Amino acid sequence: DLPELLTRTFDHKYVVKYLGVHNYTIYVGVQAAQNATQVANASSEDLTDVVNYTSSHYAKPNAEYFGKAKGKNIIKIHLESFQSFLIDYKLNGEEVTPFLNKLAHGKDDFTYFDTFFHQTGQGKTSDAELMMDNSMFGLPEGAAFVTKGENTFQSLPAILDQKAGYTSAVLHGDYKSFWNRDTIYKHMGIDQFFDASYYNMDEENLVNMGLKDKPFFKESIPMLESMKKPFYAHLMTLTNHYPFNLDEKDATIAKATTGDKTVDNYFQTARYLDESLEQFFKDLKKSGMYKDSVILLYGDHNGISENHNRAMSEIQGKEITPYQNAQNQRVPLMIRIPDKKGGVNHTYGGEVDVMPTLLHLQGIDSNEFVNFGTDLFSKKHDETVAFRNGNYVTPKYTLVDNTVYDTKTGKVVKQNKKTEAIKARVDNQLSLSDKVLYRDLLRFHKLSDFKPVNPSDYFYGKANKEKEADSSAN
Ligand code: GP9
Ligand code: MN
Repeated sequence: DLPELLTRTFDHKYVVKYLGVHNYTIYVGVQAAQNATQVANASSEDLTDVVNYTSSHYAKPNAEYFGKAKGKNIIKIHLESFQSFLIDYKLNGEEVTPFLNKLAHGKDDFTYFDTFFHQTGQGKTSDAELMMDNSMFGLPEGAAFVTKGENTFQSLPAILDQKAGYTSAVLHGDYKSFWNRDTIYKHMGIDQFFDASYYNMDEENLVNMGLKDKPFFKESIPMLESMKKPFYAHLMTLTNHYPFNLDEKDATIAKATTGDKTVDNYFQTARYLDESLEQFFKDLKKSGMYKDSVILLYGDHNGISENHNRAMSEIQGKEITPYQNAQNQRVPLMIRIPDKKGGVNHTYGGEVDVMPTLLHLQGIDSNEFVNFGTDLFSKKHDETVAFRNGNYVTPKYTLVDNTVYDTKTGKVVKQNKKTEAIKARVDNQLSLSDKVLYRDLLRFHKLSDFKPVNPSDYFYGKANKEKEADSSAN
């Protein structure tokens, strides 16, 4: 019934529940043996190729942005399953996400990257988190958050802590074991994890995978206020998640009418997310936290898969060709940097590019770290966006399963030396990133001014323990 249970391994508790404890023990044993050989055979020499690659791929900061957000709070907002086609989209003449549309058009000096793509694989949300905070890719199979959760990382929260005195937190209306977060966050140096046990999880507050976005944001304000400044806070929404159900009383736009339930529902939950953001921004302003913070919003991955191409062609008024499907992997990235002008930015980029961008805004050079992406504001930024399956998009070319398209027109173009060279670079980038994770190579990456994170320094949790136990038993 759950074909992806083992390959995605999204939560050990679920695997136990569906396989039974006996089979689970065997499964974990096989997995551990496979992992152990790769890790044991690795040596510091394996890191050489990786560092050679990342240092030659490094893009030096743009002086106009370097250090421009030094010491500012960073509020990063995860827009669950939110795709860029929703921006400015009108359903029956009505804007679906009026609030986000205003930000996309530069309100409050937000910069909107309209050619930014998600790069997730089977790890979905968790892959997005991994990429944004580590500038490395998820794995070709399964979720690195689960299978590599005890690796050594040199993650953004830990770097911000050690180099700039930041505290960090993740806020999310699901329980802490999902995607193995309660383990890997400690290895990433995340100070606090406000999971579902901190929120009011009464039945009327829940839909789809957990807490509704409006109560989530409301209750998050005092948690943010309690954090020591400067802070790096990551708030993760949840309502706009498959199957995109919404209680009637929360719906303020009619469903679409394609006859495909998933697609039809999607607009209602996207609208709900939009309204919850508007409310959150008001509350942030009221609390005084808005003005002087870096605020970053991003869509983690697509909400509508290729299984819904028929309905999507009705929605978008065009055929969903493989080229168009690649275009539909655009997710919004929006960033507000205090005292910087906003607007639309047409730079091509992906989730691995966010960490070096944020480091440079802090005035921390990304060069000494193993980053597979490059700073989006850098003049030397690499506009090649690698997808997890080896396809790619650049401003000129789009590769989907051996066919190359002109990115601007969607017309098929003949493969040529240039497109072959891009493909080779993409494959190399992905395989080096995989090597880091499979062999746990960052344990060999010694830096004079960065101490390895000690996971036992971190502890998450609070009351409502019984509720957590209940929810995983159900
Ligand atoms: C679960 C949430 C959703 O906590 O982050 O994960 P997804 O199903 O999108 O990977
Ligand atoms: Mn997700």
